[in-house]
Amino acid sequence: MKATAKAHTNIALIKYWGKRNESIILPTNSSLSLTLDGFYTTTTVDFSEEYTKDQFTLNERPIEGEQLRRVTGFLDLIRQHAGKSLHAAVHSVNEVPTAAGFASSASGFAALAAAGSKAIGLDLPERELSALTRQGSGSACRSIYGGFAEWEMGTKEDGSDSYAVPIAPAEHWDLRVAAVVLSSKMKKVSSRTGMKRTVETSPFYQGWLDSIPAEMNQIKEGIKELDFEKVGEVAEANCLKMHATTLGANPPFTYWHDTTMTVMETVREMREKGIPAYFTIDAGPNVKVLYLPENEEVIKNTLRTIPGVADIRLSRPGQGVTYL
Ligand code: FM0
Repeated sequence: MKATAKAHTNIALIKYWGKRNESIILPTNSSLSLTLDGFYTTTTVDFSEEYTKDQFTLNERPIEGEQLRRVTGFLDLIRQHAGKSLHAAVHSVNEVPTAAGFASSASGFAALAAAGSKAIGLDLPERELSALTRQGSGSACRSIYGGFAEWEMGTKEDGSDSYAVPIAPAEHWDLRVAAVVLSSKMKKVSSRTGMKRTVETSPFYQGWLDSIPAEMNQIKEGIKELDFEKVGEVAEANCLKMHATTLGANPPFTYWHDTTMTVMETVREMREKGIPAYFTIDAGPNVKVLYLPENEEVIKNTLRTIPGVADIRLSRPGQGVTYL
């Protein structure tokens, strides 16, 4: 009972930042992302009576410890769903350079959920596959779809209405993303730890929540109308608000590095010169720059000259989960 699936990572334009239920991963706000073609994971899951325990290899290296436990825990959900108790061999290959500052958990859990559920004989509609994927890593539930996807937070306690839905396919709009990779590394507060601390201690957290519904409406309008300025402005403002919550947390923290701020400033300067570009930043120091195809050269060349920038990785809108 074997299946292989490929899933791409995504970049949130309206961020998921906070959980109302940590065990089945239910968010405190809806989020919206663009799936990217440049970064993906391909995963094969093989359920068999021959296996006495789950095995997991990542880029052909056997994985033990916490990473294996997270995979096994997720396979348990699939087994429960299917009413079967078979163990599995899982082989994943990541085309998500960790250095690019993209969490591989989004493409990783989307590929694992798709391959695992197919291998065990479940034929899940996309929403159910998304809700299953969500329980591996929240942001991964959006990677089921290509292009723009919204994770509707839902209100039910069992999470059955918390899944992603497609907003517009990759072909709708060739919106591009440059991942600006910084050369210096900072001590990392994981997104899981960071969002938990913020929810529990930051007095700015309520302000974050209050601002989401209007931003969500605006960005969806912008996507529909192909209005780059509208989408960029909302995405940038949403990112700044998310990062502002971390400064109010106890203990306070920030994901920004000095070069992070230089890149943000450079993006603003490009805009002043008439080159449309906007930034967004996840739970790390690297910056993602949104731009349109006609400005690719100038964007790449400008970002490349910033001291402290190690690499620029360009991406187009990507496809949803596919089976190989
Ligand atoms: O992607 O604890 O999915 O919406 O990347 O595994 O559910 O790794 F900027 C932060 C991603 C959070 C925003 O969190 O957390 C976004 C973030 P998990 P994730």
